[in-house]
Amino acid sequence: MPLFTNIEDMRRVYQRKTPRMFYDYTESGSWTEQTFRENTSDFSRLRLRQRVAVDMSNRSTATQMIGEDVSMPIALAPVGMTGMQCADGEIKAARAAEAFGVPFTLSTMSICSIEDVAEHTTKPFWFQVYTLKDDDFMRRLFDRARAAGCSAIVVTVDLQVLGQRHKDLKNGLSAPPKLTPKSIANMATKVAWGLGMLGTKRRFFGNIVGHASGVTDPSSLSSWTAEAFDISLDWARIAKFKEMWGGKMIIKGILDAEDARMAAKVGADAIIVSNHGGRQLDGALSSIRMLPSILDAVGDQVEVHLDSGIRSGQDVLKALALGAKGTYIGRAFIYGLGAQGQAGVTRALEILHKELDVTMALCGERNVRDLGPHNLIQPHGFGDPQVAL
Ligand code: HOC
Repeated sequence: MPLFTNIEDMRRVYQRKTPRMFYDYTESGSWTEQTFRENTSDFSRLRLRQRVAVDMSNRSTATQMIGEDVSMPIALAPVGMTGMQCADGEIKAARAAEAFGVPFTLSTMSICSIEDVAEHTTKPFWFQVYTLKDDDFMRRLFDRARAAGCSAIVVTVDLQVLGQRHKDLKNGLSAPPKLTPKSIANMATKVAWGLGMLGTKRRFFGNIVGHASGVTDPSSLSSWTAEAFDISLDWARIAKFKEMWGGKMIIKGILDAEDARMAAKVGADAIIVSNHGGRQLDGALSSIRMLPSILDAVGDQVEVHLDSGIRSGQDVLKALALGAKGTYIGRAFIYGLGAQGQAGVTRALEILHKELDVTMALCGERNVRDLGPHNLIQPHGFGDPQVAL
């Protein structure tokens, strides 16, 4: 068993064990990948303020996200095709999150269905939806999520059109993946991954196949995905989703103060400052750099969360110190899942928790709720999108 002491250790093992097309799907951004890279590198521009001689006993990372108790403010982000990284990946990740006391978000584009995950977990999870054209299908997704006991929906608003990821195109990665002799040969070398896939009982793309109109089997998915996204989306439609769902709604994919104001206006319970992990608008600023201006605009009206770029507990601490009430990890848990299945997701959460807890102590903080700008040394202009750093 390898000793994983940080998230990067897991990424290396994940890369070795996973078919190339699924590893590349995780590890890519759109076009030049500038935004993808800056999502992580911008965290290192923020520096932490060390404090000493403060009583550091009885520390706590526990808090709340959208009114739900969490053992630390780190949720698992919705990640499409998680079940291709490891057989039954969504169920394994959800179980690890549940045991750790953090939220799990199931993607509509998951392999395991809402019902599969509900059957193997005992606590409510969150369900992510895209802004799809077909109202009847959206309504059915909400009904299924309600029946499964989901406690919030996460509406992804930054995917009306799909950003181009060169590696995915070259690898034939789409929904469903297009297999070529080369990709099949590569998969054949990933023995543990392949045995897991052969053993799974799940129906692939279980939220869509057999439920969306005209999608009777995975092969009919590609024509569906080409047509399904609502290119003419507006805020009135997003408000309608809240009404159709009737419960808590988190809007994901906000990267602009004006959009944040609109999201608050349509009744979001929280927004996620996110550029889709650098997978959509290449050239956009990183999430962490956009966070301060968005908090200035709506921080008193709606709970503000952040995703894109988090790879350590120090990153989490920086986002919270700037004012975010919660954070999300996508790639960081996928590395663990691909490296070691459910145990790997648990290990990723343990690593992040320890990093957050020890870094809090070194900053002179006992309680995660007390973090603030006083914990940071920020370069001039960090939170101003107009300033080039
Ligand atoms: C073919 C459509 O959120 C991602 C996902 C997008 C899934 C849509 C795929 O890969 O970022």
